[in-house]
Amino acid sequence: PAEDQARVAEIKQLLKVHNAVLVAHYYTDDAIQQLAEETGGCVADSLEMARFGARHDATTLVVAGVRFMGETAKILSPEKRVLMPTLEATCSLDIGCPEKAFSAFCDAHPERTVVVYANTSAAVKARADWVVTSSIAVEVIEYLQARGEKILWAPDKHLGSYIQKKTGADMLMWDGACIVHEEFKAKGIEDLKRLYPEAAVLVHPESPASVVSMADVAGSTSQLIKAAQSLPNDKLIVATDRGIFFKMQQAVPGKILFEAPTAGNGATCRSCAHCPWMAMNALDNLAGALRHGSGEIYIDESLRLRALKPLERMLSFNA
Ligand code: CIZ
Ligand code: SF4
Repeated sequence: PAEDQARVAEIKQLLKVHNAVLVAHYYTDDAIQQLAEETGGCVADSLEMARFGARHDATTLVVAGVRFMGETAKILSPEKRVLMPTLEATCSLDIGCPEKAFSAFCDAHPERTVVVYANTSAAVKARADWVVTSSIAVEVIEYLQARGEKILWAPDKHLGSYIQKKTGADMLMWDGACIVHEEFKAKGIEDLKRLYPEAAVLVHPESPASVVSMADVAGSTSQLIKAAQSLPNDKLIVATDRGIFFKMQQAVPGKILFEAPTAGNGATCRSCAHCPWMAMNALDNLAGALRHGSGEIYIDESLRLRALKPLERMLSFNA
């Protein structure tokens, strides 16, 4: 629509005026991902978003995604201004792992190495020895296990179980989940596979074990896009946020992508393969953030320094 075009033109202008770059997650709206691409920003998973933002020489980072992604950007780049279209965009994993309760859990198990998923608050990261994203989690846990370390893992129990199965590590698990991935149903995927037996199944390991067990490839968003390219199948059933279809379809223009079935009809499904918090990012509030400098992320300096340590460990792990 003409209105969107005007917004896009305005945002492009504002990005230049403010020496800003747009960093967008795969799960945001197509229009935002496209804008990030067209303006020299990046569309990526949370690990690559963090790396890109830290390296870029812009003085303002506009992070389209959810709160922890903006916080991670600020922790890594305190000298940059970090803006988000909305500070209301959170994550069920972050909500489900409040700092106080988490600290008490850690205190009760002092012998364990604390590894937290990137989808957590700065305060939870500050309590951790390691931060990992799903694209690097298996490697880091393998490394720690080889050193004989016992793990305390938080917050995603499904991702944790997946890693535990893959590595055999001793992992004590926090009880958290992603409301989007938790809705995928093995039964629905079986039904689709019956219709399209030649289709390959791609699953993000934030999904329940029953769904992961049906996967031809399980992995992070960036790993799933690579798998879409390398697999010979020309039909793919994809169990992750449907926002990924923008980049995945670009990567495999000739292939047919199916959304993996969720709980069923919209009435019973809380999220239906699209994260409600990612969906809060829109052209309007993105333009607003740049126009007014709203949605800025601030992090207390002593907290930032504590959260930085485990993040840097991750970033230098296989860099
Ligand atoms: O589900 C998420 O929020 C993911 C996949 C984040 C990430 O690591 O890119
Ligand atoms: Fe959090 Fe799930 Fe949304 Fe990702 S998709 S931000 S894990 S609620």
